[in-house]
Amino acid sequence: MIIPTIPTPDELLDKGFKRAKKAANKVRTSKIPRHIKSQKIEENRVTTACQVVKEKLKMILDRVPDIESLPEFYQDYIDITVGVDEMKQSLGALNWAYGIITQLEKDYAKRIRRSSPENSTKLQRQLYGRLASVVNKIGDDLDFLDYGKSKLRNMPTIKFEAVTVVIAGFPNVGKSTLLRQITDAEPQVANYPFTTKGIQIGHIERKWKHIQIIDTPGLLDRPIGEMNDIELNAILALEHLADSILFIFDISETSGYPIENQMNLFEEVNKIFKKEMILVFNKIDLVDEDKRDKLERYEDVFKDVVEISAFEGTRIDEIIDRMEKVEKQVQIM
Ligand SMILES: Nc1nc2c(ncn2[C@@H]2O[C@H](COP(=O)(O)OP(=O)(O)OP(=O)(O)O)[C@@H](O)[C@H]2O)c(=O)[nH]1
Ligand SMILES: [Mg+2]
Repeated sequence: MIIPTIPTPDELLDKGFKRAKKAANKVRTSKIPRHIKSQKIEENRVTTACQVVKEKLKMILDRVPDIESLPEFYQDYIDITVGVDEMKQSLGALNWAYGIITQLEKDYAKRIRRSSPENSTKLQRQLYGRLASVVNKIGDDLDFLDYGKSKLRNMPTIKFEAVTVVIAGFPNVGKSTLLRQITDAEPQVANYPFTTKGIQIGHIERKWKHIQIIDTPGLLDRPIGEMNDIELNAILALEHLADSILFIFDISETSGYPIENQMNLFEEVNKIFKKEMILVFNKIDLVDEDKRDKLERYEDVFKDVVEISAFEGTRIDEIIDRMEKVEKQVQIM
């Protein structure tokens, strides 16, 4: 999301006052009759300072997209990363400041026009003080928008029209390794849990079909209400973007998580999202007979599972074949 550069109150005022000074100098060297010159100078200062500040505020208000008009995925993404209410509140404060400054500008310009030359300078100073106080009042809001800007810089760009497969599973099971194997995306892979902290996207083109593949942060088998913001990124993708969910089990359990827990998560995901699933056993290069015996309990669930080694690239083609068969389900907006 594009949020324009957000100034600090000082930067905003500085710009306003500097431009106002220039505008006043222009009047000073112009051929305006002497008896009205000082009022004109101050009037110009006041209106320029106010307008420069207002222009910048308006530019921010115009350029920040209307959150409610964005696809739900983005709305929820903004909500978990920065907070939609806080964002709206800050934008509301800028709007408030804009209105107050418009009033002040009108009011003081009028009073200066009707005042004596000595009084006009006094009024101009007074306006500067009030303008500064309004701008300082929205300091926290500007600060918050700047924070939002930096947090949303890495907001993923989703191709909403593409068929989308979301990779999910416990941490450390090989989700990012698989994305690296089948697309040219290069998410970080490491031998510890919670490596992936946001949504990673890769693409493949097969048989005139564009498939968007989304790698997500690992999930634990705990209720959604107890998940942190990183885990919620995965939930958002599963909820709003997935036409199909590719669920990876690490059957070697070298990730550190027993099959039982991975199974709980799978059942939970299946129940909550009710989407078509592609089931994958990963790390088969590390699996021994004992592990296989353990899996027999789940025979029913695993009828149609694809067994791979994402690391070695074993049976990756079969994964892609499965993905090709996925049809668009999710209607965005
Ligand atoms: N032997 C073997 N190791 C694998 C395989 N797939 C992944 N790994 C290793 O498992 C570790 C975790 O891989 P990642 O791809 O980072 O796992 P992830 O599921 O994305 O992990 P998080 O992002 O933390 O949730 C890395 O050390 C990988 O090299 C596999 O098929 N075989
Ligand atoms: Mg990962």
